[in-house]
Amino acid sequence: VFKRDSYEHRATLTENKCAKDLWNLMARKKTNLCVAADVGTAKELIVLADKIGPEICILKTHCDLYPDFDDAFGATLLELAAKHDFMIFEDRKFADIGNTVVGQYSSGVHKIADWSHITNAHIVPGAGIIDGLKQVGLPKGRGLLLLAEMSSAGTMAKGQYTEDAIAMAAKHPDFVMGFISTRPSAWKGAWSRGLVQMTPGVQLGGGGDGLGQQYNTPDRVIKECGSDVIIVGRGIYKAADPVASAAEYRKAGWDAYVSAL
Ligand code: 5FU
Repeated sequence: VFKRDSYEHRATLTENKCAKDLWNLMARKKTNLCVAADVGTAKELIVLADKIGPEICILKTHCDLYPDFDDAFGATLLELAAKHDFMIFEDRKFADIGNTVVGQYSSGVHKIADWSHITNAHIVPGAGIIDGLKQVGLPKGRGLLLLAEMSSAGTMAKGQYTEDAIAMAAKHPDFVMGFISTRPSAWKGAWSRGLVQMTPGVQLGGGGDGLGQQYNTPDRVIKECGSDVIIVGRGIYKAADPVASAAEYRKAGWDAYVSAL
């Protein structure tokens, strides 16, 4: 078991507003479950978010998946986030030069910075991508996750690449709030405990999906891999009863956290 400090304590170790809000939210609501709501339409997403809202700390979106995305999307999600006490994470995976991501984050069809508390970026372009996103996001109190590792088979995000992500995060403690990671317990480089570790590729049955996704159980992800937030998609929204399934994942994730303290 990878031993951790409480979420309450870790809230005191970050300089990023979003990370502080998230640590405190998780502690108060007693959930470390993020749902990846990769459903077919924005309409279905809103219905799902209202139903599972009480179980989650974060609702993760892919806004370019929904054919009915419109200008009301962000405001509706923010209302649900306030109603149920969760945060919004647009999993945009920005990957361009600083100047381009400024426009992609603030403008375009989706105007992500206006409604998403959290977003993420690949570090492949170098640190300029963080500077660009920060110009837009920091004044709005947003937080950025760096993709230090991925859950998919054959990922290139490993070894020195992961170490470079750790170093880049350390240079931007005001804006970088954490990482997408799969096994931070095995990282060699030192990282601030104020940073949040979020892990996708989580399903109670383990296994994979035939397209490269690799699943670990919530218990293993929290206790062995050293993660703080479990990200669950199909395990919940494809279940016969998504609300019951979300409750089950929430309990598994929380029990694992408590036993890792
Ligand atoms: F950064 C990553 C990653 O490394 N793996 C992922 O699976 C992000 N994801 C996302 O998590 C992916 O885009 C889905 O939105 C979600 C996993 O969904 P699943 O249905 O639980 O496999």
